[in-house]
Amino acid sequence: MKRAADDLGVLLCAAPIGAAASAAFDGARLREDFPILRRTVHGKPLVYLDNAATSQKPQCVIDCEARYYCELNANIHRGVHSLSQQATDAYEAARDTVRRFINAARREEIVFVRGTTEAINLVAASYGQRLKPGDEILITEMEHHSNIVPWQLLCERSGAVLRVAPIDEAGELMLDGFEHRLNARTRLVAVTHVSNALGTVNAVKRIIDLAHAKGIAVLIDGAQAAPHIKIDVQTLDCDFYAFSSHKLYGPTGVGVLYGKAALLEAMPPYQGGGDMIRQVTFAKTTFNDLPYKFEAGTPHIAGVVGLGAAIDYVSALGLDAIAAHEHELLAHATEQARAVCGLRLIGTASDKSSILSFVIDGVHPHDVGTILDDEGIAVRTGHHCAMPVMEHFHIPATVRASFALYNTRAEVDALFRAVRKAQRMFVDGRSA
Ligand code: 7TS
Repeated sequence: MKRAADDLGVLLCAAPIGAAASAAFDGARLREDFPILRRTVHGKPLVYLDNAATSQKPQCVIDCEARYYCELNANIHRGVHSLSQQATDAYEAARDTVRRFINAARREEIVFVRGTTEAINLVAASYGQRLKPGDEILITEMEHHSNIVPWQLLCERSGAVLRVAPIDEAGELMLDGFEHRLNARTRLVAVTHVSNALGTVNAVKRIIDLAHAKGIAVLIDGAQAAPHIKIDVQTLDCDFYAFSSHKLYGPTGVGVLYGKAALLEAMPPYQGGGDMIRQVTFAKTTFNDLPYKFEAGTPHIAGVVGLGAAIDYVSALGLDAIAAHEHELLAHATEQARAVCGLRLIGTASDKSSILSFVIDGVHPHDVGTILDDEGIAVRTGHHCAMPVMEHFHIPATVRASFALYNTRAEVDALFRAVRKAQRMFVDGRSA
């Protein structure tokens, strides 16, 4: 008997989700769900504060992927044999999970890709084919390179022009400047929901409404939002929304492009190959229905199934509870940062997600990162693939601590003990 997709999801992901099932949010207890947090680095307990780069994975996600390979592994959408059908059911069940997670109207609007980067490249390559010389694409000064370079490449191909809306000294988008740049030539707006370098949460609903008032389509880069903010693509009314599994406690190499069905329907395929076709002859090929038209070749099946498990895990906790915990950590960290003499916060927007970027007078961010690593503390240092943001603040790099559901106040305290140690070593010339 053919197993229903939902049963299969349960079969694959039936692992107890540990503390996630408990009612009260307890960041310290949730740590037990994440095996990597038990390890040490340089003999010290790992303090993982590089979650904006990638998050750690709960045991249920790891188990779900392993169980997929142990029990179901087969190629999807192509076999009459049971394994292929069950693998297909598990893969398609994950699509339903994603649909519910972002409240898309239809499952056909969920396209699995490799990550946010590929999602944006897909839109640039496919939707972008309608752009003509002189058309404009509007982005902001705070974009990740993934939401800059694909548009630059498209501009080179099409003769379109890339325009950039400015940010202010707090790292907030200047909405007047944004609105001012929307005009009759603008064909697409592409904006990040949350800045990975600053933590700024953009007023995306307002941005979308402004663009739609002029009939302009909007893509939202949700890479840094999906793990922290409840997303409802129907309420937002965005045309495209992109995010990555690996920042959402899921596997690497998987991501999601949401697109409104009517837009996706009208777009040409991104890549050609197996599974995306209906019929192939040497004379003419016709393409598959949505979303398969955009999923050429064998996808990362286990990764997609693992993403489904990650979303189940996050949903059991509730994004509101996760966000409240992370905001508390951010507030605590911001207070500690303000107490460090010579430390400058980069990104002081009134609405911020759980990212704290800073520089310290007289100490290069990479040196801070090295001292922190000696203490077992993982942060990212550098330009965070947002070089124009660094240029705006006239700095080469920042130290960035980014928080997730499993981080604790004690870890924030450890971070600032180590920051002060770095300052003593490099500024005062004292060792520890
Ligand atoms: N957009 C934003 C806002 C991002 O933060 C990132 C990754 C991407 C797009 C690209 O996502 P990917 O999964 O396709 O690589 N940001 C980071 C970061 O801040 N540190 O490492 C990767």
